[in-house]
Amino acid sequence: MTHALIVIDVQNDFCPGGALAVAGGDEIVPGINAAMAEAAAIIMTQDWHPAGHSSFASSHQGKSPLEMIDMPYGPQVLWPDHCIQGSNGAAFHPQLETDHADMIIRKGYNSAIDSYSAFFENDHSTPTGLHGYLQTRGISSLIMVGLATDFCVNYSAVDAAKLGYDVTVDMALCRAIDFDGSLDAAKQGMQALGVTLR
Ligand code: VGL
Ligand code: ZN
Repeated sequence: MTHALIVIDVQNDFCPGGALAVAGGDEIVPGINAAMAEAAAIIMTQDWHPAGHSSFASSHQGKSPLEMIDMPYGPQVLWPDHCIQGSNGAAFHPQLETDHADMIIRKGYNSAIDSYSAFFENDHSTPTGLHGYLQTRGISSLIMVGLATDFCVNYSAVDAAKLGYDVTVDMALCRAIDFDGSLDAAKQGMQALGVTLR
């Protein structure tokens, strides 16, 4: 029991009925609550966008969700408006036991840059501060769960592996958006970096 459980974006907008609903997103909540008992530290992330965020299709004339655009930091998928700061959609799923969280890290608050990863914004260089927090606490082993497998979980796991953490993604406690082969690509990318998928 030396690992941190990293609970990624288990928020209303990523659950059925939400603005960017992931199929079965709510099914993982009881299992995540149970997994908290095994963790030495519990960290939760919260996607936290200002209105008019640059990752929203509605911010780009003539664009629809799931189309791509080129941002200064590279290609970016456009999304429906979601996880707007302070909204009910941005709130954690009501059954998620957030009282157990040691730290909650918010990301995506910079209007000009999306932020899938718990460690870096999508420019791959602006840190969220999580690495410093984990280092200070002496934690080097991470189990990741949450939403969505192929975006925020994937980016977080890849960045963690690159930073030298021992990373496991508990696939039973994740759900994917899975469009255009994104889930298969994510699995391959994670495994190539030594992330354990279990
Ligand atoms: C996410 C798309 C946009 C995620 C967040 O949590 O996987 N996906 N914002
Ligand atoms: Zn987002």
